[in-house]
Amino acid sequence: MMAGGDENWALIIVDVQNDFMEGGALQVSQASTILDPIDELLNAPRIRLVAATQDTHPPAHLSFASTHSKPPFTRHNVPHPCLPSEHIEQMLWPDHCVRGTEGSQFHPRIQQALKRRADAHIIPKGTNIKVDGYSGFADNAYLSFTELPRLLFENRITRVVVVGLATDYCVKATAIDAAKFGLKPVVVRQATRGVDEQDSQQALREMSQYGAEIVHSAKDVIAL
Ligand code: VGL
Ligand code: ZN
Repeated sequence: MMAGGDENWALIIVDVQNDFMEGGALQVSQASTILDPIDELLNAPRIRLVAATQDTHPPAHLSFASTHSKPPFTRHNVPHPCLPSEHIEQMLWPDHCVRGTEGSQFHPRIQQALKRRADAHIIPKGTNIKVDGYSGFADNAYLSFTELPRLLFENRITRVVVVGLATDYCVKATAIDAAKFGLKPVVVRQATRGVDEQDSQQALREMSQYGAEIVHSAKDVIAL
């Protein structure tokens, strides 16, 4: 077991963007309750790097219900982006986080925090019109990776704290990919909220099956 002092920790803040906050296009209930715990984590001395993922879709993205003239929050089979004979199941969402819009911007408190830190990095994702991208590391079909794996590798990061929105989609995918990279993810329950409460409980179980450590509060991280 590596001693805490030998580890380099990063904080991955997933999709804390206006469209996911209360009143946004794809609002997550009680989303703003995560802001104080995230601030606490931003002040934790062992965090050496901050990566904020930003869901950034082109108009008429494949994940938008409007693109398929279907109702949002239903599942739909869409063609695999490079195997046209195969289909993947896609949850259809209201239009959200369209690049360049106010809704795609970070919550102002997160924006401020990122501006203040020299070690903060913004990671756009979901940019390919033909495939959704839940994870901060890659699109859902693993066609291409974001800047995040290289950034963490170059900075010799050994452990990541994963927080943000939404527990049952992008936080889950990001924590599981982090585990696949051997990055020992820690997920902070008070710093994440989900689209669906039951799915979020299930997501936390799946993340822990992949080796993620689930803790309650920012204080639990500071005590690790
Ligand atoms: C997300 C649905 C669609 C998320 C992003 O950030 O969890 N969920 N796009
Ligand atoms: Zn999205």
